[in-house]
Amino acid sequence: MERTLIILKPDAVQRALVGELITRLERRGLRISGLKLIHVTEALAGEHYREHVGKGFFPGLVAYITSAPVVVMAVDGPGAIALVRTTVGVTKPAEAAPGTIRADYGVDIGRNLIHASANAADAERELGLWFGAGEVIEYRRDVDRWIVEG
Ligand code: 3AN
Repeated sequence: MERTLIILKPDAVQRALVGELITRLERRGLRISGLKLIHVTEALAGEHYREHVGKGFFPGLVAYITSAPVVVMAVDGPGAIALVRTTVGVTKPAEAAPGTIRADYGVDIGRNLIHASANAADAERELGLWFGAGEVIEYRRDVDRWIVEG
């Protein structure tokens, strides 16, 4: 079982797509283990996107993610990190495969709706950054045995 971090970015919240996007993740079989609405500070944005500090798009990226509230989620599932990335689609909506969130809801890289951790190291770092102690809950659902064998 893996855990990954998802952010429904300000455009997703402003466009009232939160329910639809969470539904897609739930329908895939993923289990929500953390969920909250927050207004991101510049400090948190800078830490989250630290690999992009100094790039031309960095100021716009920070302005975007801090512009309005976001919904941040921890989700669990087998191979959840890669699995969520396939549901999200590649960074540029114009190049994302039909059926992915970024393709189905977006057109612009600067308004690509959703973030999902890229790999296990990023997931661990980002979950620690966005969720405090006690904010992520371990539990099982009765339906899990119909989603995952064994
Ligand atoms: P992803 O979110 O697909 O993992 P990253 O980590 O390369 O993509 O980039 C983080 C975010 O920075 C992207 N989601 C996008 O919002 C923004 N971004 C990345 N590259 C560019 C770019 N060339 N121009 C504008 N924004 C960008």
